[in-house]
Amino acid sequence: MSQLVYVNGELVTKANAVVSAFDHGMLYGDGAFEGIRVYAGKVFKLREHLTRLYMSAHVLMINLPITKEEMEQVILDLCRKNGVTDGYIRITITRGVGLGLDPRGIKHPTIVIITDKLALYPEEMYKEGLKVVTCSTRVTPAQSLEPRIKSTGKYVANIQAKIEANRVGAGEGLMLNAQGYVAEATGDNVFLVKNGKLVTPPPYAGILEGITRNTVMDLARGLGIEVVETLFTLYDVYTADECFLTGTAAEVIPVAKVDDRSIGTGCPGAMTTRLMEAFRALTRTEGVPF
Ligand code: PXG
Repeated sequence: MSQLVYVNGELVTKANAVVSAFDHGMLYGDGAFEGIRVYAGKVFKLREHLTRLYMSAHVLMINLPITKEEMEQVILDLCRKNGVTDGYIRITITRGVGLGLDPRGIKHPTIVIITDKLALYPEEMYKEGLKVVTCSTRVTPAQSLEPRIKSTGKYVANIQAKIEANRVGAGEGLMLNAQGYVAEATGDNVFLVKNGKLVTPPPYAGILEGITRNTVMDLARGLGIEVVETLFTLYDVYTADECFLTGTAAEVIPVAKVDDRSIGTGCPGAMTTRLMEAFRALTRTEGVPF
């Protein structure tokens, strides 16, 4: 079946899924996006992703021409037409067409919705844990660009950090904030296990408030695990009992080593394994069918 793409209200083939060379997303990275997973014919955390997208648009003052409810129907219809069972939905919005950075004349946002496949990390990495390195590229401070907005422009820094991680063959790159506190990985949030508690940086550390992060925090609390949102440094990472990352692409993935220091035993720990299993179980039951 040919893959259809939603572009500004129309369903077009992949070859015809094009936007203007004058688009503000193309010219300035002036937009936002969401990446969502589909498991067994159900869209996982669709409403949470759309809420975050519409909050990003609101803060960026990009006035979307369709409501959240209408976009939900567009997405479900696209998944149905594209015969998605397990896959990935990529929504990109931009301010629209206009040359020159002044946004005042730009009235028609661009909306593109793609469905595709999205691989997990290789299965052995979930069994053995990832090797992670700290990157020199810091997360953009909120004074410059609020990291809670999933803006396309912010990812220039994350891609630079990912290049650093790739250069040394690491599975992911850890990013600090301007003050040197641990923020997040290039495409995932970070968790530690310390003395039986789950520890993760607060939003003001300069992170994206990940949907997977929130889901894992809820699962942990449901299992009677205390969750603490606090600032911490690399010292706390190196001396943690366990460490794992969360994200739509990676789900919950254990971290074995950070900057060549073994974390805990160097193998996925008990709490990580428990949360990894609880998360996978949830993806099999929850979601919006289409
Ligand atoms: N931090 C950053 C910087 C991210 O980019 C997360 C945390 C985890 O958030 P979620 O809501 O996914 O739990 C992300 C997620 C893509 C793509 O298209 C990027 C993400 C997720 C899915 C696809 O590259 N980023």
